[in-house]
Amino acid sequence: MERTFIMIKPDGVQRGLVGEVIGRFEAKGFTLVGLKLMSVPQELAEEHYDVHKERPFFGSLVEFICSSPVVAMVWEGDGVVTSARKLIGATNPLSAEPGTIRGDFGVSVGRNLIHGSDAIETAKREIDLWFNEKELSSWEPTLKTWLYE
Ligand code: DAT
Ligand code: MG
Repeated sequence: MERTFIMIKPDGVQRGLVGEVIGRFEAKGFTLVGLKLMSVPQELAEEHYDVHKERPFFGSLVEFICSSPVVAMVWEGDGVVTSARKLIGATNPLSAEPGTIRGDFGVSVGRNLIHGSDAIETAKREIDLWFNEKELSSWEPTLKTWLYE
């Protein structure tokens, strides 16, 4: 089953939106298989955002991610990578549609609340980077027959 890496960034945690965000993924019908609150070491933030290392915002982005705890998660379900990106909304919260997490709760790109993997391969890389195998639990939701035909 497909998995994706989701991180509630420091602004989402500080603003008390952890429950709101988790609730949206649960209500959609995805399955939580990994969850931890953590302070992010600089090396991990740099590795996570390695693709952006030449961008002018890289330094401030890494500094921000390390500035206060984040909630790191792995969610599972058919099509979860693409669907999670839709639940999250556009990178700039001012452009993100109402109904998305960024569209409903954010006003600036540097405080866009949440990260979600952008492709299946990226998700694999990010899950390996943030979680040990032991920290992930595979379980069969009792609701499954009511979510999938
Ligand atoms: P996304 O998080 O939607 O995948 P991204 O991978 O392009 O977006 O960028 C990663 C993060 O970097 C993004 O969530 C917020 C920050 N960021 C992106 N573009 C930025 C910009 N122009 N100015 C400041 N921060 C930016
Ligand atoms: Mg990205």
